[in-house]
Amino acid sequence: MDDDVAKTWADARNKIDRLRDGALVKIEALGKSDDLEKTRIEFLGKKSYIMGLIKLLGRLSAEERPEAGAKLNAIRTEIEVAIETKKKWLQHVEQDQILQNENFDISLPSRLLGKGHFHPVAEVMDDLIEIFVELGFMVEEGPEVETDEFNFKMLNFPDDHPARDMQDTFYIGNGTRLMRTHTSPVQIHAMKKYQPPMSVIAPGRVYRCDSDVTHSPVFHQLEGFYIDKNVNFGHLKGTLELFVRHLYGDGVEVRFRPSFFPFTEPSAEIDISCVLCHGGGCRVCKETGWLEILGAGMIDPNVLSVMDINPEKWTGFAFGLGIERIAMLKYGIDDIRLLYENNIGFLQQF
Ligand code: 2U9
Repeated sequence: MDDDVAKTWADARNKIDRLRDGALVKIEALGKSDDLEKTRIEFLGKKSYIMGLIKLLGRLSAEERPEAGAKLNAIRTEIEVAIETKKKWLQHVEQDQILQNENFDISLPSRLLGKGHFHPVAEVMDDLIEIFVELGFMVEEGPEVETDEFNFKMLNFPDDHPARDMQDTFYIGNGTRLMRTHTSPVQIHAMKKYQPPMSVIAPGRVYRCDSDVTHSPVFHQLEGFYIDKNVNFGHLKGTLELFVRHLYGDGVEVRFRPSFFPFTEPSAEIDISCVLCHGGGCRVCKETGWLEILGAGMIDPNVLSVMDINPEKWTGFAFGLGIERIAMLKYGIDDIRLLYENNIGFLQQF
C-alpha cells in the first residue's frame, strides 16, 4: 500500500460520518421540485467522494480493508435507502396533489356496467332443485368419473345393452372407468349411505357420445327417487304432477305413456300439453300437441336387492329429466349448442 492511499483513508475516516449525516439531511430536506437524481449523483455518482474511496479499497492494507469496506458499503446503502424512501414519499405527495386538484362529484351516478345473471341452465337447475327440496327431497352429489358397476351393472343394465357401447359412452383409459352417462350412480351411492325411508335428488353434469341440435356430449340431469313402505305408482303420479304444476302452472295437462328403462318397472314417459300451442300442434311439439319432459317408474326390485334393500318390505319410485330440454322449452331455444357457445349477445337475452 502506498503512503498516499493510507493518508487518504486516514483523512476519510474522520470525514465520512459527517459526509453521510450531511447527505441524509440534504435528502430529507428535498422538496418536490428538487432533483433527487442530482443528489444521488452528488453522493453516489462515479465521481463522488464515496465512490472514489470505494475504488481505493483494493489498494488498502489487508488489515484495514475489511473495516473500510464494511463502513463504506454501510454508508452507501444508508444513502441509497434514504433516496428511495424520499422518492416514494415525493410520488405519494404528487399523487395527493393531483387528486386534490381534481373535481370529484361523489353524487354523480356511476357508469352502468350491466348486471350479471346466472346462465339459463343454472337458473332452471336451481328452480327445479328448489321445488323438490320444498317437497322434502335431499340433494346429493357424486363423482362424474364412475365405474361400469355403478353406472350400469347395479342399475340392471344387461351386459349387451347398447348404452354400454363405445359409441354412446365416454370410456377412460383402459376402459375400467367412464364418464357417468346419467346421475343414477349418485343415487346408488345414496342408497348405500342412508337407510330407507329416503327421498333424494341428484342434479349434475352427465356425458354421452351424442351431438346434434337437441343433444350435447355434456348436459345436465336431475334425477330423484323416493323409497318407503307401500310406495306405489299413485305416489309417483302425484309427486310428478305436483312438480309439473309448480313449473308450468295449473293450466297444463299431464299424461303418462308406458315406456321402458332397465332400472324401473313399470316405466313411463311423461308429457305435458305443448306450452307454445297449448295442444293445437306446432313446430316445437312436432304437431303432436305434447312435449315429453320426464321419464320415471317404480324402482326395479333387482336394483333394490343389489343395494340390500328388501323389495318385499320397501318400494320406491324414481324419475329423471334433462335440464337443457326444460331450459330450451322455457326460453324457446331451438339448438342446444347455443347454450354452450358463451356468446354474450345470446346469453344477455335471459
Ligand atoms: C336408481 C333407480 C332408478 C332414474 C330415472 C329416468 C327414468 C329417465 C331420462 C330423462 C331424460 C334421462 O336425461 S334423460 O335422457 N331419465 O327417463 N331416469 S327413471 O331412475 C333411477 C335412478 C337411480 C338407483
